[in-house]
Amino acid sequence: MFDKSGQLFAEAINYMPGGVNSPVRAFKAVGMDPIFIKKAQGAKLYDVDDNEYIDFIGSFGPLILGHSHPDVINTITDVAQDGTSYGAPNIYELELAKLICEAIPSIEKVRMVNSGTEATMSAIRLARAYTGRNKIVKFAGCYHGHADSFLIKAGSGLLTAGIPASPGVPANHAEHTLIAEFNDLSSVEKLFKEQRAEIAAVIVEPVAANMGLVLPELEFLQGLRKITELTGALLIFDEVITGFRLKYGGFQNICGVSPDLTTLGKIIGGGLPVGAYGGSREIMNLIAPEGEVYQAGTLSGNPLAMAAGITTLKLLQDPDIYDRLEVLTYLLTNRLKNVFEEKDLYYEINTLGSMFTIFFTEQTVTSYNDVMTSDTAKYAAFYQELFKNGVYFPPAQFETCFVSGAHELADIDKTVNAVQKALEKIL
Ligand code: HOZ
Repeated sequence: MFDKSGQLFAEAINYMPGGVNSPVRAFKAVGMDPIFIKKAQGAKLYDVDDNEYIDFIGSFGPLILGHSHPDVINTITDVAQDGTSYGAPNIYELELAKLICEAIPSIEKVRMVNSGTEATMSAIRLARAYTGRNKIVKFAGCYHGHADSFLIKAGSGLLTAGIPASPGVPANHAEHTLIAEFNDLSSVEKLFKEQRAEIAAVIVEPVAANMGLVLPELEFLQGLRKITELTGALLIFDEVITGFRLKYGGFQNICGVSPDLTTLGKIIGGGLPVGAYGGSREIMNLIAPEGEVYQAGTLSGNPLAMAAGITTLKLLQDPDIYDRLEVLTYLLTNRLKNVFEEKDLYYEINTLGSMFTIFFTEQTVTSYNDVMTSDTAKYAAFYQELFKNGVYFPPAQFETCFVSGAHELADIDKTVNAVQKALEKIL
C-alpha cells in the first residue's frame, strides 16, 4: 500500500538528511516513514501509491482555501507567462504590501521576504537596532523559525525531537535569548526586573501554534504590551501562522493588542514561499536602503508569490469564509469531543477558529508545562490508525491542525468515523 513511497524514501535518505527537506515531515515522532505526495486538490492529498487522505495540515498553514484553488492556480499560471523573478520592483509586491497595511493597522510599512524564518530573524535585527539593546525574550514552546536566536526551548520540530537547544548556535549568541513561560506574565516581569536595560524585544506567537495549539489569555498579551511600553522594548507578534488565519488581518485585530512589529508568512503567499515583517514607519524606515539595518533577498517580492498572495487575500475578503471555517471546525471538534467522551479516554481539544489540536492529557492545556503532560506515545498510536483510515493530521503532537475552505461536511463525517475507528484500535 506504500510501496512507491517506501522505495522513494529509501533512495531519498541517501541524498537528503533524513530523506526530507524539513524535519517535521519526517514522521519519526509517530513511528512511520514519510509518504511522497503526488497531487493535492481541495481538502485532499494523494500519494504516489494512489492513497487518498483528508488533509488537516494544509502545508502547515498556508492553504486556507484548500489545495490548488482554481483562482490561485490561474493567477500563478498567468503571472508565470511574464517571468518568475525580475530582481527589480514589480506591481504585485506593491499591491500585496498595500493589502497587508490596510488589513493590519499596526503595519504602516512592510518588507517582503521568502519565509517566516527570514521575517522573524530580520524583525529581531531591526528591534536590536532600534533599541540599541541585544537581548530578546521568547517563550518556551513557541517557534519562530530556525534562526540562531530562536533555537532554544523552541516548539515545532525541536520540541518533537526533544532538542532543547540546537548544536551550532554559539554560546555567546544564545545568551542573548531569554526564555519566559507562555501565559505567565510573572516570568516575563522577572526577566525585565533583572535585565530591563538589555532587552530589545519580546517576541511571541499571540496564539501559540507550534507546541500544539495553546490559546493566550487576553491579560497575558495586554501585559506584554504594558511591560514593553514601560521599558522601551519592542513587542513583536509572530503572526506567521495566525496572520489571515482567524479573520482578515492578524490575531491582533481580534485581541486588540497592537504590537510594534509583526511577522507574517504562509497564507500571504497563497502556498508559495513567502514571509514579511512590518511595523510603524518610524521603525521600518531603519531598514536599508532607507536606513542602515541591512536585509536583502534575490527572490524577495517575486511576482509569483506576491500574485498568489494577492489572489488569496482578495478571496479572504469575503467574511463568509471565516464564518464557514469556524462552523466546520466547531462541528468537527465538538463531534470529536463526543467520541472521546464515549470512549472514556483522557484528552483535551484546544481549538480556535479553523485551528485545533488534540492532546492526550488529563488536564487543560494553557501552558508549555501542560503541553508536556501530553502522552506522545498515545498520539503516535492514534496517528497511525487515523492515517490508515485516510486522515492526515500533523505527524507530531506539537503541531496544529488546520481546516480549510475546501473541507466539506462529508470530510467532517469521514474524519469523525476515522477517529472513532482509531480510538477503538488503540484502547
Ligand atoms: N511552522 C511550521 C511548523 N509548525 C513549519 C513547518 C516546517 O518546519 O516544515
